Amino acid sequence: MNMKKIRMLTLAAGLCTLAGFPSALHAQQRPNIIFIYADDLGYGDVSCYGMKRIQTPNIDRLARQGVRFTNGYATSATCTPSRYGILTGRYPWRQQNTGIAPGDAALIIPRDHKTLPGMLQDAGYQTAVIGKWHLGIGEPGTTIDWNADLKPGPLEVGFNYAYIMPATLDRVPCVFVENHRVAGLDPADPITVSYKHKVGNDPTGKENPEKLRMRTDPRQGHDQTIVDSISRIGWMSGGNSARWKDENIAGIITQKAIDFMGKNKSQPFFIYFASGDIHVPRYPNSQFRGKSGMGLRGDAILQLDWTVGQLTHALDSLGLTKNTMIIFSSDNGPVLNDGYLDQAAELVGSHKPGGPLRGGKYSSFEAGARVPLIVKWPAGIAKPAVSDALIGQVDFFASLAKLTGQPLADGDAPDSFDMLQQLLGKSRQDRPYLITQGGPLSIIEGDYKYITPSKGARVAADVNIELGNDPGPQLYNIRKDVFEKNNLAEKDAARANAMAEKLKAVKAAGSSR
Ligand code: NG6
Ligand code: CA
Repeated sequence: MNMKKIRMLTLAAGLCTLAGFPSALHAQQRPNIIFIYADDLGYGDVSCYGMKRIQTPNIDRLARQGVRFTNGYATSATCTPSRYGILTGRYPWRQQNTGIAPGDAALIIPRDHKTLPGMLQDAGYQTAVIGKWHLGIGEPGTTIDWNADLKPGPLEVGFNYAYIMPATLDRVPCVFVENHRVAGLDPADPITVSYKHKVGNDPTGKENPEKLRMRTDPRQGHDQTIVDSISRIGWMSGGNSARWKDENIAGIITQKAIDFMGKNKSQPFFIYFASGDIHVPRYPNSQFRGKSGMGLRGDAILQLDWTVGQLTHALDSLGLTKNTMIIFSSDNGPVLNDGYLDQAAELVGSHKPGGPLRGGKYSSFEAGARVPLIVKWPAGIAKPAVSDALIGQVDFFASLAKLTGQPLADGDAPDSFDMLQQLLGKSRQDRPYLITQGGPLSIIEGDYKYITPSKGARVAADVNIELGNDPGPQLYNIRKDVFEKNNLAEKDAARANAMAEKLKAVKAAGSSR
């Protein structure tokens, strides 16, 4: 090796050390990470988890080439808390206001501890959030002005780039936010938003149902401002040039993710890609509408699968497939009628969105939080596998910190366990226990799940989902009694009590570690 080469190598190693990398070699090996997060996709909603009516070949390919988990859990049975759990490594019920965020919520991710994307930034990653945010924007106690800088938001909690739908597809404002600004906003047509009263003159679903392309369920609201012929939760006016067209959302955010990969192809990147599919209102692109034979919900599953295909294809084209880890999962379980009468319930036929599991979105039963979870990384996962290890999305933080050599300080990711070996298919050891959140909290340990007593309704009538509420304790052997039929709480009171105590202790400790 000549002197010049040696000097260059030394310089490269020096730069890496400055940036906090242990070595140049290590820097090269760190994989890109793309987390593809589906919305409201049930445990049984893709063909590699048993869906028969339609095929999801691109998602299935991830499973065939990676590790497919059968006991993988979202933190909660709704969106905001599950997303909070992933990004903070902390159970959301430790903090107030982590339920389903209203469309005008302030940022709920605390800034006094490291976040998952912040930790990856420290590891030298370029980080992006693309897609659904639903974790609030702005300082608590202030009213957000959608025409000004929108912060604090994703850029203040560890993302270098953001292209987001601020809340849900069914909440105003129906616009994309790029970094700190509403994308494509004409300053001459400012946005006003209210969740209290009507603003502006846009028609609403309540007053002008004839203008809708999809009727709403009168029990569930969603009948306020009409955007793109669909009425939403909340009122907005203005921002016409910035309003999205529902059928273009998947294509737009997929392209943004592909652009980000291209721009960052020579350094490690992390993309938190949060698809809007298959949350309501479901209005996928015309290339998918009418294609599933199951109505718009099935069509949206096809669109989600297409999205996965586009992202993986882009990685292939960029030569990045081998060293990119793709994690695919869902934020909570399935729901058919979540406010819009889009025929999901009528056309579901024999398909079971929760697969063999009981309940659905919002529920403490298994279909609430047990979701598809697949990890694929050609350079790091040599042997494809199906794993029954108990694992939570809350564990991504500590596991990816381990992968990238980042230490966790006290208080960072307090409920995240290092499950890297399980994610890579090298171990099938269960997490010691996992707490999940429907309405009341549950604790899963080994074969058993304990659900804390709750006086809430047994069935949510509007969405027609069994919530898993019971005024008494519930204990199920969820491995043998997958559908949670036989409550063992009386027969095996000692176990039920021990699990209840464990749950209380974890709550009181403020941390799992
Ligand atoms: C509920 C909405 C539902 C959906 C959900 C959030 C009503 C009656 N229902 O409050 O339509 O928006 O919130 O879903 O308003 S989640 O997947 O983002 O958690
Ligand atoms: Ca959701």
